[in-house]
Amino acid sequence: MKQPRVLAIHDISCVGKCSLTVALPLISATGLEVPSLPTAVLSTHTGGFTGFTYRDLTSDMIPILEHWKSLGLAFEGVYTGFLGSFEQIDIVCRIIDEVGSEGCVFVDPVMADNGKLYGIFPENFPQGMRRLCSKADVILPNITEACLMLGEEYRDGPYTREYIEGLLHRLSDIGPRRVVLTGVHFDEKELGAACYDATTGQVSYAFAERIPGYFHGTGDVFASVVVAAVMNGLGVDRAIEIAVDFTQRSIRRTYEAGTDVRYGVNFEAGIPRLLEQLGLKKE
Ligand code: PXL
Repeated sequence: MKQPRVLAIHDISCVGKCSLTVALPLISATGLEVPSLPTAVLSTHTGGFTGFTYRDLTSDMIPILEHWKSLGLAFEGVYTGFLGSFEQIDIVCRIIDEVGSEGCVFVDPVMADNGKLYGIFPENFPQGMRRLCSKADVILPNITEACLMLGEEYRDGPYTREYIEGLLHRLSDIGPRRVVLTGVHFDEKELGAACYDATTGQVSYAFAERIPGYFHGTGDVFASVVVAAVMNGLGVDRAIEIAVDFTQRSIRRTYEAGTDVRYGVNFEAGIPRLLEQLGLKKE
């Protein structure tokens, strides 16, 4: 069988475990090839560090695409995350059309959290991300990103099922067949994700015990596991169960170790169990 290629389009934050330094090891570990297109190079991610370097790679992206086209490349999957500039939104739409249209397209519209757009992005960024999401098969926003793309006011949780399912339906109207929403909670004890499949009309949830604190890069850990699971043939409902469990265990390990949370979570130690859950390793 041909090994599927999942093109990962994210920044590379050299230190801090998010974006490509999470997507590459996690998705590769599950047997998929992960060609990568870095959108920017940063010395660290932007969450909690000051003085980080930032090199925008926008001008490299089209020449890279043209070279790939000259090689006749096409990808079985495309997974996009943090983009380095507003212009990159149209470039990524073009990359999807030209080398990813036959594959499964996953868009994590990384741009906001806790009710706020990240300071580095312009105010019209959510409309651009909405356009990119319309080209996706699966989108993975958090609740802040969902509200920004829908032009709705952000509300703090706990949420109701009715509210979450309304968001899922309105997000699916943007175009993606499957919607995965993160940061879902109906009480203070548990936190997780919801998913909606527009072809079956089915909504599913996955929760784990909430661990206090804010842990950087966990959205990327979660999304990378969903991408790996779906590209290995699982349904989104099972993929979110595995990804919530994996992410929560990574957080718990880091919380118990008491390390500086800006440096990301210890997801690496969970990889053997992840492979078992995906049926990729004999128990
Ligand atoms: O985890 C999302 C992310 C990715 N890349 C960079 C970031 C963030 C979140 O803050 O700063 C550079």
